Amino acid sequence: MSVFPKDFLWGAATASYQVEGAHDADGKGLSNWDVYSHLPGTTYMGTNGDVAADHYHRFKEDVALMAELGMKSYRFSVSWPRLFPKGRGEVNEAGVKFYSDLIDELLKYGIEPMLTMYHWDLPQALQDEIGGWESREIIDAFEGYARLLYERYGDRVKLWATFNETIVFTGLGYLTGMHPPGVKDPKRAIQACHHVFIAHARAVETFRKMGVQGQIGFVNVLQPNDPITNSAEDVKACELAEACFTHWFYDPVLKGEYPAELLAMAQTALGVPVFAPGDAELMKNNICDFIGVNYYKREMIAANYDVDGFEMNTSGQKGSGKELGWKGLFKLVRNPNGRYTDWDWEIYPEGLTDAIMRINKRYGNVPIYITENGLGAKDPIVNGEVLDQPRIDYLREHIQATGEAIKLGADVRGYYPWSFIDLLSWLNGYQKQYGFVYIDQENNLARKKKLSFGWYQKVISSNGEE
Ligand code: BGP
Repeated sequence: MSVFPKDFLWGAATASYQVEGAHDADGKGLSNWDVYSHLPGTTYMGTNGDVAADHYHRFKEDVALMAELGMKSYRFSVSWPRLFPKGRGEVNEAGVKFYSDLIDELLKYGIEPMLTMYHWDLPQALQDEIGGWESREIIDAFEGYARLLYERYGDRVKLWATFNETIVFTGLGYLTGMHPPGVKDPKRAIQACHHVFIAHARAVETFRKMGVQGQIGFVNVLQPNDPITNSAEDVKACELAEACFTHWFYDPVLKGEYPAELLAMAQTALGVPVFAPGDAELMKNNICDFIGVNYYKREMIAANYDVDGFEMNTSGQKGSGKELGWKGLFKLVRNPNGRYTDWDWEIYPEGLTDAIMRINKRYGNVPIYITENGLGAKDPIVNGEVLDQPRIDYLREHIQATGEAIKLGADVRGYYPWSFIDLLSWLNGYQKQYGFVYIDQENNLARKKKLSFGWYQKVISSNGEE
């Protein structure tokens, strides 16, 4: 008997900027990524999402492949500037129609759409005109965007996520400067992040006021942290890392407040986040229906007296990753006994069981969807076949780890590998592949099923027993 419930949602995920292409088609406005990826030195070898997998023009072919795979659900994101070219104001009906057609096509095959409202592609106009996430004005703009989504798709979409991985777009966008808008300032990062939580709470409030029939949640990355040694200083550094990486991002949406100790630390040291009247109540009153967890790796933590900076391996040259961290607080270090990908991400399936159970313990038995999990690799092609056996091994172990958490009592309702199809990796280009479907860049972006496609088909048809 399978440990997975019989209505378990076996899915796969993508995101608009990474898969759609058609960056200026049919009235779409430019996003922050359309602009940023064209600036020198921002992405791996200058790659961008102008064309990507051209899913915008080929979604019917792609959805047919999803149906062939047996997918029960598809997690995708909407490009805000495709709907509102300027972020607010005039609606681009051609953009609205694209997602409406996509949703209809999914439902035709009985595939449940899971819609993410914001997977990092901000209308550039909002960056230019108001300063993006640093401005409180963005909260109204986001609410207007959410309202349009509910009005147009609320009759058909039942699973909604407001934001994807706030830690990444605010952390890399405002703290390490590796994502747009390329700022390096902890104070600005924390305040931008606060506006995201408030925008989320407002979108949840509006969802409920409008009576949309469905569930609304938030998607976070979860990298469980473990101390590299049992020394008191490493353990302490690890606790701080977990509070910063996990509790700061989960507590506001599952408890409706920031972790008190860390909030006091940030406000004392930096004077942020600044609350406007009503913010605290809004957070408190708009807890999520579910949480989406993106899991790829664990991070080992050590006390930090030397490293100050963030330089990631974006080339796929194994071992080229450096230690990352904030001096005086903590650093992320390599596990000498760990298995690693070519991008120096630790492969640690037990961490997924652990991550789920940490959520269960802190927030109660909240419904959980594993909204991303996957292996980024340069897949080998042998006699024209894409033999991605390492991906199969990775996913198999992580599916088992998900099953373990279900056995322990967690309410896990779905599993969405990243990614359905090969697509753009933000900083690592097209060479870092995750998909069940390969895109032939030399042959008009023709789709080709990888070895993992047939394997995942069996996982789904056997409800995880493969
Ligand atoms: C997550 C993002 C995805 C995706 C994935 C893989 O953080 O939500 O959009 O990109 O990570 O990351 P990468 O492409 O950097 O390997």
